Amino acid sequence: MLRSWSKKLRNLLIVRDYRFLLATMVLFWLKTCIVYIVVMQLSIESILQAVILLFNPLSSIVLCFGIALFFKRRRQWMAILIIDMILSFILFANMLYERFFNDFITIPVLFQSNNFGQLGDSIHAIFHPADLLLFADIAVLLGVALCRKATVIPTNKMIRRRTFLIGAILLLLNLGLAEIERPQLLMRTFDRKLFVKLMGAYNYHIYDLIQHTRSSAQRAMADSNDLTDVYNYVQSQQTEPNPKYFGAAKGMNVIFVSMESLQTFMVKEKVDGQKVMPFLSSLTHDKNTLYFNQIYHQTGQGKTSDAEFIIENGLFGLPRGAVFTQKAQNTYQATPKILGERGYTSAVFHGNHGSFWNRDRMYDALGFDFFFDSKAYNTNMNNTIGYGLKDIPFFKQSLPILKGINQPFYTKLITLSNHHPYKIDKRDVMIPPEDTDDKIVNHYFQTARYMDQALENFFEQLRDSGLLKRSVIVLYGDHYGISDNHQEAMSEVLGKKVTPYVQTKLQQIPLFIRVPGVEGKVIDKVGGQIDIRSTLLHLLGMHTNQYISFSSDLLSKDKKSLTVLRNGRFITQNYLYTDDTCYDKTTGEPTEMKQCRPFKKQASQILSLSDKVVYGDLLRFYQPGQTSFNQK
Ligand code: GP9
Ligand code: MN
Repeated sequence: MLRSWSKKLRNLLIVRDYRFLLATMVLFWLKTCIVYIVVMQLSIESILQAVILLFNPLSSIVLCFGIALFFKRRRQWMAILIIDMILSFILFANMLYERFFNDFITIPVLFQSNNFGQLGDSIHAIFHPADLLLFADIAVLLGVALCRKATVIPTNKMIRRRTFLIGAILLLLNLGLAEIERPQLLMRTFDRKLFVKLMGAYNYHIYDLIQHTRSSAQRAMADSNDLTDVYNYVQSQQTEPNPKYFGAAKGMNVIFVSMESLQTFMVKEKVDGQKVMPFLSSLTHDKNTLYFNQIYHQTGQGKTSDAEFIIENGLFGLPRGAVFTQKAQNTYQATPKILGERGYTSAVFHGNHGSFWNRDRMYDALGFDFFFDSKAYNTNMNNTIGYGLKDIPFFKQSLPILKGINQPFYTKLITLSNHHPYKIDKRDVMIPPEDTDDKIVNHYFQTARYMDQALENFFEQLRDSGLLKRSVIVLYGDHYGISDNHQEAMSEVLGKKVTPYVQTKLQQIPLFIRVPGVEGKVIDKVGGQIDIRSTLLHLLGMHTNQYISFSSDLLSKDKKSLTVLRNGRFITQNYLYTDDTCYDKTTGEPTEMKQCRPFKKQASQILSLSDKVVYGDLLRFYQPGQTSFNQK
């Protein structure tokens, strides 16, 4: 059996007629791998990643070169070389683009003429003569073909069918390996670099094309009439700002800190008698800090980026995938843009590379003036972990840049050390791990302690620089840190069973708003990340009713409590709805569904209206203050 298979394979490979095609494919595979490793420097972190990296060009190579089998015998070699030329050019273009933008080309990028303008100016700097070697194999193969060394390939329906079957199997295998390395890669589309690393540069372009076609169609079908019901709903939910707080931070700087994976329960936790977050815990009774202890994250698959989107826009992220990666071409009326029109300078700071979550593109759409990503920082083996620069050096290196920004400014610093799987270097450990059977849960406490220290240092630096007394500081947890898969360990930590009710309550994230001159207190109103925008704008003395947003001021006396999570679960002052069950919050026990029913309808209405705005790119039809949307 084995012998007969090896004979078949030998026959296939030594058939002289296939040599030209096979040589082209092997050479193309080799140069793709060289570009991946040498030029694009796609880092390899495990053996599996190395295997995937070498494996991922194969499916596209078989499928693309397989097209040559449809050509007449005499034209096959030409078809093979033209396919080689096209694919090599795609590789070449990505290579140049990567050198300049540290990113991969997307279809919207092809239409962003200003990007190419920038690229055009620097083309001399990014093009190296050695890059032409990328086409050297084609020149050699052309010579071989012209010397008639390449004979025609015997082909028929069955050979074509088998070739495409092999291509499809290779693609499925690639998908399987990628799924093992990074679950839900296609759904979450974390990062173009990661996608290319796991699925390959050529599959990446096909995926990008599919994404683009899907979203363009939804956008194309929308018109300004679609805004009417959104506008009416948003207007019906307006609440009066609280005069005690309205304008209390007028003209001040704004500094947001996105606290990676931080859940509210951590603020008061102890390990071995030591507070896990002594600094944040002290802020809960700081004299100028409002601490909101009933706030829920509302993120979906876009995680950190969803939290950013929700907070900047007062709109929800998308039900599938990340809005940052799918809707960066939309029109938004985001806070940086609004404040930019009133003299604020805006900037984001983050110690990871800029293409992660498509931040580099999305921040332009949101109206940010500057984005300081990993390129702006001094990074080395010792000061980085996981996604990039550790929080302590991150804040330390950010401060001088922050001080140089024109005031008033609107800024956001995104932490990353407290990220799953909560790895920490020995020298950064400040408390012992938790003592459960679950390593992830145990280490979460240590990385959270490290982040707390980084925050404390940052506050000291702000105080020393004089910025603290001129700035509103908003600290928020971006999303959960411990997922539903760790219920057993969480039961141990909390000392109670993690029921669906408790699990939903665990989606609370801490929110601190420090305003110089405002008296600090703990506020236990139920709310979500979406409410941060109106709360802040009102503190800055700006009315919000002219904007299309689902944000509601947490400090307003008539703030409604209905808080909707991205998965349709919701929480009100008295009830919590999860897993198709209505819970009474006073007992934590299930109650009659009729108590939740009216909210359930409203919750799905809110989500679908928000999705309508984002999928339809409806804000392109809206000027703040406009009241009628019928098309002329
Ligand atoms: C990466 C960081 C983490 O830059 O923001 O993103 P997450 O995986 O938490 O969404
Ligand atoms: Mn995050």
